[in-house]
Amino acid sequence: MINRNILTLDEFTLQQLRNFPKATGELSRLLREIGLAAKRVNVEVNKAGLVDILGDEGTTNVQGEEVKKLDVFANNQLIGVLKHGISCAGIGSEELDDIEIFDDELSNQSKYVCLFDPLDGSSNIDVNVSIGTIFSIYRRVSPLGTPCTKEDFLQPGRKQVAAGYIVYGSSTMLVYATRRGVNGFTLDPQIGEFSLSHANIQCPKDGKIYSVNHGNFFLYNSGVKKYIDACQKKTKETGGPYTQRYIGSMVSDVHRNLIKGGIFMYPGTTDKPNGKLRLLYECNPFAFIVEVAGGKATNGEQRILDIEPTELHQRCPFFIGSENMMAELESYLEKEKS
Ligand code: AHM
Ligand code: MG
Repeated sequence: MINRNILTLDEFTLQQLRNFPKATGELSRLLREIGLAAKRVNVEVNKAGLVDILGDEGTTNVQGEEVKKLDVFANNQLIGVLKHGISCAGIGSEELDDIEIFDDELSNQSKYVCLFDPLDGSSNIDVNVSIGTIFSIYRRVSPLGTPCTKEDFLQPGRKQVAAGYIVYGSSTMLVYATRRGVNGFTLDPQIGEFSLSHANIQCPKDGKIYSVNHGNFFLYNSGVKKYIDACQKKTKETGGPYTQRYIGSMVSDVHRNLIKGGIFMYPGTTDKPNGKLRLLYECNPFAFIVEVAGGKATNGEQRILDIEPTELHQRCPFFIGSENMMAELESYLEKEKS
């Protein structure tokens, strides 16, 4: 039986509209379209071990059909729903070198552009570990009625209207934030709908989990090394002991820390000073979500959401999590600077 006390994603976003009498409903539609793409990706992720979807692009499966890698499939699904919808003027994706401007009569009238990483943590697909989709939505700065432009995408993260992620895990969840709050919806497989399961998510101020790739330890700067060292030495008296958790799927790592309290770090290394993660569709959306939930996100020197982007695929060091853990990290980084 369906529990009628639980709102679906569509019902929830439509209810939110009541708070804004002048709202056009475009954002609700956009979220519904992303939810639809997520459901399609979810179906394929769940059977990834059964069908030959892990192979390389361009190979053929046993039915003689061309195999699409799952990340290409996810990318195509997102582009498909957003292009056919009427709320999005163009997209930027980790899978595409350049932005895709939809440039048709309806899309040119759309208020929003969307950036996404269609399948983050894709190296985990073939070993059955959680992966995710990350998205970021901006109101365009170019005039309505014209094709969108690169400037619409190169806005600082603080200008995001909404951001979210889907985690394909032990259950599939869609979490999204607007300035008004962060809410999580679990996919109910019986009715095929995302249903509100985590209302008004708040990131705990303290936590006991730190997430970092220890394999790179000797490539981090001394501030980061000293902080990691301090995490390992925490005792009951100093708020510990801490536990180290690193899945290698940022969506799952940050999702867990958002709910339980914790810190996630992908610092720069001596060989890659800007780290690995991409500002526009990996760091910015998570920084927005976690800040709305009461946490913090920086690149070690500056608030992530204040960085003025210059390139679609630029990378940046990334530190994100519970407010007090971030404050302690910052004190180590600061000490080592002077
Ligand atoms: P991807 O976009 O190629 O999947 O890479 C991003 C992922 C993150 O989800 C994860 O936190 C990180 O890469 C793990 O990288 P590493 O194996 O270097 O620790
Ligand atoms: Mg990624």
